[in-house]
Amino acid sequence: MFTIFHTPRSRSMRVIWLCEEMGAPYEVKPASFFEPTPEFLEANPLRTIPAFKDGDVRMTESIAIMVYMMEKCGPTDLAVKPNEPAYADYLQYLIFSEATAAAPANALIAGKFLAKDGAGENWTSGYIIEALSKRAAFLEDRLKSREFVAGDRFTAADIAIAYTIGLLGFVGVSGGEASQSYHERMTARPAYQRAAAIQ
Ligand SMILES: N[C@@H](CCC(=O)N[C@@H](CS)C(=O)NCC(=O)O)C(=O)O
Repeated sequence: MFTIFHTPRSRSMRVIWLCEEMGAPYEVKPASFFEPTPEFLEANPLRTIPAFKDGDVRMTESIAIMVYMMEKCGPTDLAVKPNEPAYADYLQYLIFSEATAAAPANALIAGKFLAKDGAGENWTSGYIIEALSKRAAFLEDRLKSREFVAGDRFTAADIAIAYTIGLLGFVGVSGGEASQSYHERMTARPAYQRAAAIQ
């Protein structure tokens, strides 16, 4: 049984959505980085969401957790295998979703909600918005001619990227119509809907 420390709409959504797609057994523990429980702190002293436990295993990176779960519960078609033509694209977009496209948004979100008296709006926040807009445009270009971000079936890369497109929308960055329609298609999946209903 996997344990997932979760805050609604946070990156733990990627992990829960994947469990729902795979039918993997999991339990959810509500978590807050502002008021961490001792159990959450034990799983993740960094206090970031998600945190993940599987027996003695502790993990804190959403994409790494997804790869771990697919290896543990697979084989699954949600992972693209090295002998498939889409393998490189799959890896590229799985990692891109967080490392390049989502990570810079954290400073912006913190500035928006935590900085006092507009102090979060400065040269750096402008730079981050510009950088995120480039990432969104890159994805928009990719998604104009594709049903899925990598290969010709739904994979974990779609979970990772669809979450990121939602996060970019949350900070006011939109790639355009193709990204929007892709996001609507992906989040209409019953597994996403079940994950999104969890508080
Ligand atoms: N790279 C990590 C990022 C985790 C992360 O930044 N999560 C956000 C919530 S979605 C968070 O905990 N932010 C608080 C912080 O950065 O201290 C992942 O993909 O899981």
